[in-house]
Amino acid sequence: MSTPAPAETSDPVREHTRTGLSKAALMQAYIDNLFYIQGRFREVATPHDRYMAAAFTARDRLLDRWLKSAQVFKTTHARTVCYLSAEFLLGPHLLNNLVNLGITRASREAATEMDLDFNAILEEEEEPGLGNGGLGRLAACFMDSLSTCQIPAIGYGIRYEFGIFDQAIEDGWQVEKSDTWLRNGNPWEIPRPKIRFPVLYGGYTQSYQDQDGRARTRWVPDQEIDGMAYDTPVLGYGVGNVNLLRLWKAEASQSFDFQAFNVGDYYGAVHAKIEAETISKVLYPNDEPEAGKALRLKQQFFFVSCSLQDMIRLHLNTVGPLETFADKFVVQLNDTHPSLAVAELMRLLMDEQGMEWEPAWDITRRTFCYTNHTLLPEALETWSVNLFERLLPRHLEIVYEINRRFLDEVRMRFLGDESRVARMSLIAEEGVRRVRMAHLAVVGSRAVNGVAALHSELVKTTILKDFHDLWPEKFHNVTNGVTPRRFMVVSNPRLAHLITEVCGDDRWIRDLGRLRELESHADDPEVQARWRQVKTAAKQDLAVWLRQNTGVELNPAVMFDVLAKRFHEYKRQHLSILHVIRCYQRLKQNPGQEMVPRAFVFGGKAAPGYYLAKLIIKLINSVAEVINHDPQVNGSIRVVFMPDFNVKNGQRLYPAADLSEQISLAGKEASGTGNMKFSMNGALTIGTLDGANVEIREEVGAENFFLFGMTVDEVRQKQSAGYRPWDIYNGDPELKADIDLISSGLFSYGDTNLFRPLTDHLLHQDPFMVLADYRAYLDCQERVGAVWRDPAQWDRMSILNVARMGKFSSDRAIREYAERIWQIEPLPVALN
Ligand code: C3B
Repeated sequence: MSTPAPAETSDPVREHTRTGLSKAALMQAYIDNLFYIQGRFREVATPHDRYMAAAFTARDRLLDRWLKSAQVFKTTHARTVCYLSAEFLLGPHLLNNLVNLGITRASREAATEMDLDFNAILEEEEEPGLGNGGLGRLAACFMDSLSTCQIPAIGYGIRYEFGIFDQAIEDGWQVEKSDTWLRNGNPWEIPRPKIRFPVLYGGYTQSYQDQDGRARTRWVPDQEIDGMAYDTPVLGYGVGNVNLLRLWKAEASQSFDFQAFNVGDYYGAVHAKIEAETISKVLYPNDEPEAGKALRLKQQFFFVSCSLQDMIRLHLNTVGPLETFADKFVVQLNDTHPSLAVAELMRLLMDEQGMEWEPAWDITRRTFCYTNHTLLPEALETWSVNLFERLLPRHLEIVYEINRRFLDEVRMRFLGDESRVARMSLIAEEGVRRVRMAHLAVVGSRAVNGVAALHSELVKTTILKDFHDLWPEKFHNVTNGVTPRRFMVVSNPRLAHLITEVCGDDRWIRDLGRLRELESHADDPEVQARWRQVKTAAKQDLAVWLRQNTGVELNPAVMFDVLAKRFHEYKRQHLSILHVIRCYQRLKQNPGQEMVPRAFVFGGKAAPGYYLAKLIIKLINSVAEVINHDPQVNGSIRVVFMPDFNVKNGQRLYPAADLSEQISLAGKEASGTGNMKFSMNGALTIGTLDGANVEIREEVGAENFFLFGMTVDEVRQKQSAGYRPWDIYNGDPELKADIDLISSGLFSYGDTNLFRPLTDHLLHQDPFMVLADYRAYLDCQERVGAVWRDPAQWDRMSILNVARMGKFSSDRAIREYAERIWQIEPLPVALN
């Protein structure tokens, strides 16, 4: 399949091996890179050599544009967005870069001419999984859109040596395997040994007087390590703009004289080096904060400190005095993980640059903006004051001083309201004293945003209500988006091709609102037939992959009902498996019963320490085992768990879904972004009024969305009235039969205890109200089945879903940030 692409230029003047875009130039470049970089003849090249040569061929073409971008940004002193994120879940680079360069077709043809298997080369790429889920992938989508929207930007993060674990399924259980993405080298990054900064930890602080007699503070740390930069160019689609993703690797300090420090102690010296490198060794595989993990706090400070020192260096080198720092840079904090930046910028400006508190605070507060991604109380990050003080004594002093001044302001505004003061304090005083990172981020930022309309409202009325009372003007909403390059053009070339044909051109790739053009074709039988062919082909591809990787055979003619995301109780994968069990029981009791045949496809990782989430994975696999081996039903329903759901596998899954499950309890999912990816690929959504589902439904039309379940208000009412799942269980014979079937041991070789922690939890606590929404969900699934029986209706709805997804492009999200939050204008870099 050829991919729609921006005009493929082949200007003979530019036909240089390293920059030319024609098929001939690409072939020559590939051969050169294979020989001069990989040191291989074509005859003996391994698949990995071929991938590396192809990757270097693409990279050369990025560097050409990167250089030009850097020159433009430097000479114009461009205002720059710095996106600070502990996670960037990038996914494979090669095809994405070919698409953005506009050379997919030429590359494919070049490969064919050299007798190379283009798809096999793409498959060789090991993806950088430097993130857990939605938050990390959002950062990656934003990097793509920042470049495409021509906003000068630097993404700053950590170059984890081990990214998110690879998930294997053994005996139905999730097993974590370490991710060794760097073992064969990473052709996309450029190491910068000279861009390194010291990062300090521990020790104590001292007061002293400077030459002018001013009282100052000196931090005497007891550990110093280095952060070294690794740069990855990020090209926009069809533009000359290349932004930078700069990830920091921890190394033993070069300036801190650890040899002298460890005189005669060779082992000690090596040990210090290993300890330093531990800091960027591994991504914490948890969506939620790591309670009390000193290494996690060290990681956060590590990348924040390196990034701010880098910005200060850039500013001093290009613009000049630090008074204008906030005009040059706007720093977006992706969740609270980088919120130490507030205290670290204060320290750098005061202790290192000699500024006084007031001007330093003024700069700090004008520099930062903070995005909140969750309302879950357990996900709100805090650090014990003890740990904080042990690792960052100077920063604790600064936090205390920020807090003192801030609480004075609160007291002035709300006279006598000491309980409000306690609620808003940066320090939680009850029990073990803790630093509240979200409060630090809000106080230190000039803008705070949620990630979907509903979520942003709830931020203002619940977790940050007191702050909203104080500073209503600080609060914004920017609904998330995803990049249509990766999640349509790269992952679903057949659909992209069809859309381009129906719309008349491929401008929709950069301007997703243009998909509206599809609306007038939604009832066209010919378009519908082709639409269906495209979907079926994607389902066939997925079925082949699943057969090869799990042994389960799926029939591409049946409905593919897909639930893929991180495993978490609030996302309610267990609600979906209850529906599967219901279908099974109905078929068993009524073998003749008419039921729309379905393949239930699940995917997602669970945090390694999250017992219940892992038990739900086991349950899904156990149900799959029984159903798939039961000849009485396996012609109608099948269940398969796709192992190792990551960006690459997501790209296989989104195009193949007919039905997208977005069934979190209302009020719990901040936004969701998988919901957008599925819908953009023509899946219909069954979902609750949660996160961005609300806006997706608004856009596509209520009649094209399968809605069920309680609203946020109904959830609240039910909870305050005293929620009793046990009564629901006893009042609904089908629900009771489904849970009882799990308890009976049918799915666990007779072991009636295996799933008890899960069933007991549902019956007696059910914090995410699975039982309360069970009946509504089942009824809604019936409606889904009824529509499926009418293919013309289904196709129409599918086409309309895609047609109306324009809002959910991350380009739109980035433009909103640029205008409303960052006050930054696009700066185009010419293509040649
Ligand atoms: C996620 C939220 O759970 C999603 O609803 C949201 O779409 C994305 O962030 C992006 O905004 N999230 C996450 O992946 N990790 C966290 N620690 C917090 C939120």
